[in-house]
Amino acid sequence: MFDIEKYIEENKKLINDFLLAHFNKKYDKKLPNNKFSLNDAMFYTLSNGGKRLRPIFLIITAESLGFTEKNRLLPFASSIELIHSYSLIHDDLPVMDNDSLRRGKPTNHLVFGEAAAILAGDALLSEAFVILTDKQYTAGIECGIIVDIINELSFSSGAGGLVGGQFFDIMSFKTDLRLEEITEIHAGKTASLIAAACVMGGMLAGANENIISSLKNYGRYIGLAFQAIDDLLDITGNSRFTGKTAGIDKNNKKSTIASVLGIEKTRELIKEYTDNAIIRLDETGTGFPMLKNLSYYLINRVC
Ligand code: GRG
Repeated sequence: MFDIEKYIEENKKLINDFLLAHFNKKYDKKLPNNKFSLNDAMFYTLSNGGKRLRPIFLIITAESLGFTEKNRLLPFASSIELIHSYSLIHDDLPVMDNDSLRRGKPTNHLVFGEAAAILAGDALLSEAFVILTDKQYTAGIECGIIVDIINELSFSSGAGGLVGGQFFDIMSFKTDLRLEEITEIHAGKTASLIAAACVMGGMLAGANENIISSLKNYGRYIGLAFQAIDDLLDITGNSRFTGKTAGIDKNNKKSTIASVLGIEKTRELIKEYTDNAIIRLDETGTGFPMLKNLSYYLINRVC
């Protein structure tokens, strides 16, 4: 039987190995009085115990569709993790969420200073596209597919996705939002990268437009469920479990799904999002049993 926890652990290790090899002292130049390099600041967050969910979404989608050459998938999968890491560094900055704890460790700017943290985030964003266009990683993949992948990732991490969602999140500080408005923010800041991971996996495997569209919708719903879980854990969890400061949303006077709906209704909504996500997989005719497994594994954290 397919063991999702084992699959996650095995792939997490491969992703970590790829990242380690790619960043091996790559940007390690230091002036004589510098205590750390740009590489140190970038790799601190990149290597700091993330679950690697977004890369795993890509790998599992591609493998479900028959593209099983792991070594060729890893660079594409890891490029998304670089963007995720940059977004976490910037999100924790004093001008954004002003958090001091990430994955149970001090946030990037507390270790390296704000300027270095901003630059490390910027550099991670660019490096994602260095990886996606590096011939040592992309050899054998059709150029048209690579262009589509770059388009997907740049759109979903920019104004139409991650940054757009974060923008409205920040701009809504101290504002009571309606559920639809919160959902749109979450679709951008959380679901767009998860959806991009599934779409990129589909593209690499040469999936047709219908399947790509279903994967995008699946990613949106499962991403919304994932964020609602995060909101719930912010209220019910503690720092040891979530790795970040509990109650940070409330402290920052942020409207969240859980603050608007309450705990029980948020749980129901998470189930509803997950059911909708699963329907998108069923409509492909492929079923995607491994992706379904991953979906249930994620929501079982709280439901
Ligand atoms: C600064 C452009 C910019 C965007 C920031 C992603 C984001 C937008 C903020 C991060 C904060 C947050 C609560 C995002 C919601 C998504 C989420 C639950 C992120 C944490 O993702 P995990 O659980 O983290 O995959 P790990 O630590 O496992 O990598």
